[in-house]
Amino acid sequence: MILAYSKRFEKEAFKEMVKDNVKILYRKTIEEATSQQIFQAVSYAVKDIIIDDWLATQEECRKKDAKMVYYMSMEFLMGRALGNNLINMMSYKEVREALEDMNIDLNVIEDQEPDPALGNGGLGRLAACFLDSLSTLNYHAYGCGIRYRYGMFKQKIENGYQVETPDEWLKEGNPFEIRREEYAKEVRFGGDIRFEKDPETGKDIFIQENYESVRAIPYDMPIVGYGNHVVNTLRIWDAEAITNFSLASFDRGDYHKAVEQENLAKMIVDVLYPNDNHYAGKELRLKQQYFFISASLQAMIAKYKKHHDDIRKLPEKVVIQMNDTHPTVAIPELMRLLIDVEGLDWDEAWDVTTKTCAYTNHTIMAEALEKWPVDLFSRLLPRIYQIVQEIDRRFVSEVRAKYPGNEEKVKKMAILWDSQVHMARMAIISGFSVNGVAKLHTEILKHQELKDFYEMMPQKFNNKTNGITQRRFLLHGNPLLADWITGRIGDGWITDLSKIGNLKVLVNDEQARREFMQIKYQNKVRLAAYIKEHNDIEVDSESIFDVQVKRLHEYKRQLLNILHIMYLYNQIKEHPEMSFYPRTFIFGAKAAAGYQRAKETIKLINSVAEVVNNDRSINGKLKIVFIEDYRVSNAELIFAAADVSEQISTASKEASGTSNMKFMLNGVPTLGTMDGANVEIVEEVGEKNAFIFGLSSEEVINYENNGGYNPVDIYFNDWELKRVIDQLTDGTYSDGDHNMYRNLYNSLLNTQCTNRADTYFILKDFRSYAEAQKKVEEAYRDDHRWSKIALMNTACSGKFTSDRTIEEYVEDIWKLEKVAVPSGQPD
Ligand code: B1H
Repeated sequence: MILAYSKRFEKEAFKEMVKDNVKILYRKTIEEATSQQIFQAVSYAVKDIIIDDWLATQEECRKKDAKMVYYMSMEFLMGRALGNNLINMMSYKEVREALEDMNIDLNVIEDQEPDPALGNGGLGRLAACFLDSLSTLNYHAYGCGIRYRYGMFKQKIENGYQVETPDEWLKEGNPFEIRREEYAKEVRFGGDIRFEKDPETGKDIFIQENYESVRAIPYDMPIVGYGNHVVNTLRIWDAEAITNFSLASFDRGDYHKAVEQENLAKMIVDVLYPNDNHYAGKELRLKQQYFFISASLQAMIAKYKKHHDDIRKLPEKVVIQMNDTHPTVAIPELMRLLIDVEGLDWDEAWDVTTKTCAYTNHTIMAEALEKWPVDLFSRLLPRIYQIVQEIDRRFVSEVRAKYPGNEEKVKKMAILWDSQVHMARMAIISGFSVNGVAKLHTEILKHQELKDFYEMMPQKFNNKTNGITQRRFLLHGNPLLADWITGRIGDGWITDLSKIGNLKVLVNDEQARREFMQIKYQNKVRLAAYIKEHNDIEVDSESIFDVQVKRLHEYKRQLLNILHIMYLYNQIKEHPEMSFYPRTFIFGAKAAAGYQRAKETIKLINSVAEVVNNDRSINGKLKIVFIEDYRVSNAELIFAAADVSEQISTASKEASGTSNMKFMLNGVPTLGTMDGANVEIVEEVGEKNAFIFGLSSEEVINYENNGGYNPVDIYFNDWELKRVIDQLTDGTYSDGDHNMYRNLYNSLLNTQCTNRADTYFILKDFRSYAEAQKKVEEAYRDDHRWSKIALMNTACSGKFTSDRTIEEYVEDIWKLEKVAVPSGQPD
């Protein structure tokens, strides 16, 4: 839908645009249109304005011939676009007023947009924050990914259990995307490889035959920078069958092939794999990976060649950042394109590839490590496999030369080992940079997980502590606080979060702290209304809002949290007179569809909630709320309203965490372990403004390597904890069913269950967690102290902007230059 004009947010003109769009799109007047139709009309009007800056950005970058980054990721968890685009165009308030004039509430319109949820959790959301920062900081960038027809599933809670339903985010159409038919690319799978000698050059030519192929079609979405007219592109690929075959002209065999290709195309982009921190090893997943990588690299090379003639100089203009190992098939695919299509020899191609590709590691969880069985990999990607073999052969001989006689090194470092293709190893060997996502995580990579690689190539390793965008998680998500901060220190923080440190002087200003806490209260009232509407639970906005929202995973220890709540409940029941500050425990979490223990934990949380929330004898001192379908849009409400940020992963397991930063920005102290970026949060905010507990990462790693931990000892020596654990199987929270939570019980105590019971040290950390929780209560009772803690968290959050992270990537890895874009608007 292309509308004929483009005007800046001149209020009257904008209103006309919206009315015209309603008319053109739906043949209705604004009064007759539904909210969804108005959302579409407003979005088209907004896109129409963005387009001019989008064109201007591309033109400017071409003129300047600026180096660009391709951020390759299987996931982009963008969240809604409308509000964010308006914020970044600095037109949010104007549009809100324009709509108010027509009796339309912008909040209601924003709520019409489905959350584009093309990601699982932190890794996908990080990619989205990075794009926002890249545009805002005037860098030229492409995000490349997959246009999944179904993103992250929608979560319903039925009878306490998670039920997954499909996320039909494209049902009403996506007003912000543009289909780019003319940039379609072919991607080939399978078949046989044969080679011939080129009679002229004498070089080998590789010919793929009997393959299946699909057509990749890009859809572009604008990524609007804040107030600078820069608009970059998120390019996500859809798949279609390559042939529009006619029945009559195909013999039977070809007909079947055609149908197969049709099916392959449909399947390939059908759905996001909903596993966070877990590798499932499915053939279709590898197809997805190769599909979007091959298409993106073909497009990248075509774009480069439009204005450059020497492909060997590619690294001067382009850098590829691989978001974990999921896109690392980019390495052999780039080699293939350079050798087989561009005609470079191996050494030239290797030189280009190793100067272009960089890798970010996001986890040390063993079950997340990607290793593809050689037979699957070589069958699906025969030419790519040949290239991997050659990379491996050359690397292994380097290792043998460096460590003669040390076959242990080969075993630990070879790409091809044990009939598997080790993707992380390929990424480290072939890229010029390997980074972790928080200081502690990078240290663990260097000295534990990737020790051998670090010893051999220390210069490649570096840290880039994650960050988040304050434009979405404060300016959009917490407008009251955003306005207050701007009133106090100006609006510089929006593009330079270090300025938020200027709030520190207010920590002894009682009036300022009162205002700060008053805003928190209003945000709690807003969340309480959401909870009332969605859960039909009344929560007390004066109670402590204690929040754990993140993917459900054993290592994140939602189980520790709920066991502690069961413990508190026992205490309150037993000692009704005991002083206890009212608490509302809020959870939000999706479990991977096949992850049994995670799903059982959701059921347990909901069962405990059912019992506790309906027990009148405790006078509402404890409430438990499980927020259904936790996602970017409701996350914004939750961070703004929280009092306590639960970051309680087993130390060493959470690479960084990013919700910890979003809470901090919104004035919420961390209750957490010394894990991931929590360590750096405490460094910034100071120990007295955080609540730290539990084993250190060294202690955990030490137990893991040397044994010496037996949860059963703790169980028999701590009767209150024992009682809580026994309640998992005595029917208290399961209507008398003794087996409903047996798996969870066994995971804590039964050594038959895994090689060690309580893999995540829940019993070990329980008492120290309970102590920390007591300290939270004590601090909260003291208004003065608490308001200082809260304000200090916001004031010290400057480091955790993704703007800082991106500047570090640019400085150390990408080496990009800034581009200035004049407004693309006609005057
Ligand atoms: C993170 C993942 C992840 N690390 C495999 N690894 C996936 C692994 O679909 N898969 O196969 C999906 C996701 N996700 C997270 O990345 C870390 O757990 C967080 O600690 C970190 O903050 C985030 C961003 O770096």
